[in-house]
Amino acid sequence: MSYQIKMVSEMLGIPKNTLIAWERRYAIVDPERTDAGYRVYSERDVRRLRRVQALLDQGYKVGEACRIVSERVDGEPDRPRDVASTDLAALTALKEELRDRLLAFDREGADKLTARLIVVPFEQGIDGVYFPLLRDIGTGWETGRVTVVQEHYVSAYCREKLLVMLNSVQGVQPDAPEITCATPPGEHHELGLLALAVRLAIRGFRVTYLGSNVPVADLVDHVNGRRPAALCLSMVHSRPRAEVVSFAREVRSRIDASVRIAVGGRATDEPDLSAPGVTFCGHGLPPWLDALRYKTP
Ligand code: B12
Repeated sequence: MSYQIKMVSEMLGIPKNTLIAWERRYAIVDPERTDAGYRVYSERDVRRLRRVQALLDQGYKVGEACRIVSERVDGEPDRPRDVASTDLAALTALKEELRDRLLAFDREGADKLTARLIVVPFEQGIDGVYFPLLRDIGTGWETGRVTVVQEHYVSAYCREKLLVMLNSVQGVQPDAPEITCATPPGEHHELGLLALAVRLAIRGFRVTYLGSNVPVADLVDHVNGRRPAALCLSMVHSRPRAEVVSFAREVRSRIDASVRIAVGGRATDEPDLSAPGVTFCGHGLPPWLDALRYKTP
């Protein structure tokens, strides 16, 4: 795939004259030219520019950043290989390359990269690649470097990967305790919940995954009808503490006392949140999971 200077400038948020200045001063890229003299950037050029940008964000000066990228990237053979789960630097490098491919809507390139995660346990893939990638995308969107369409594309790709994981770990132990997972009304962030479902299924629970934006009355009816061992709710976008607590209290008051309730996600990652009979988890798993698993039905 090749890109004109306007596309590169928009994709990276780097003004066109800056791109030309870096090329002239530091020879960081060497784009081909069309017959009419317009620059044509390759994938490799874009990758190099992104790396320069990442180093600038870390505080490097532009000359130094270009030098590092020229030395490191040029020295790297472009060979596909499996990434070991213990190799955190390789997971981070893969995440960055995956981000570049996805932001360029290069599905094939992205798939080649994620295929290298074959020997990485799912949770490490989530924590080492997919979630850092989503956080980068969130920051990029917030600062105007990532468009809404790019953000949707990347999150849809991650969702797909998480669903595949869930599908391959679910249903292994049919007699295991059941846990229902949902997000409350108005909460459209689903990926933290999906990852939680994967983690629960890996730990041997049967997950009933209801997805996002579930009306409270229907959730209450469903849970009281099935009486799962626990209900896990995810709240991501921030809202006043009082709202989080009153939602938790309301759900607790309407759900059978035998069902444990956990509420997690960014919005609950706050000190001293509390509601009787509800565990607020922030980013961690509820502490009572093990006890649920070993309870005789
Ligand atoms: C993808 C995305 C979207 C997508 C979601 C698509 C989908 N199908 O899920 C869409 C486009 C819908 C979206 C919309 C919005 N988004 Co958004 N979004 C994101 C993004 C990029 C990723 C979200 C994600 O999946 N995170 C998953 C992981 C990466 O997050 P995590 O919180 O660390 O999750 C961990 C734990 O919380 C845990 N967990 C989660 N739930 C639970 C539950 C339990 C019980 C337990 C135990 C654990 C647990 O699991 C994870 C660890 O394993 C984030 C960026 C970010 N930093 O997260 C912004 C982000 C969350 N969004 C943001 C915003 C502002 C919005 C909008 C308000 C934008 C708008 N103006 O419309 C809307 C709100 C929609 C709504 N009402 O819900 C802000 C939130 C800022 C804030 N202070 O709240 C963020 C942080 C972006 C940013 N940097 O500004 N978004």
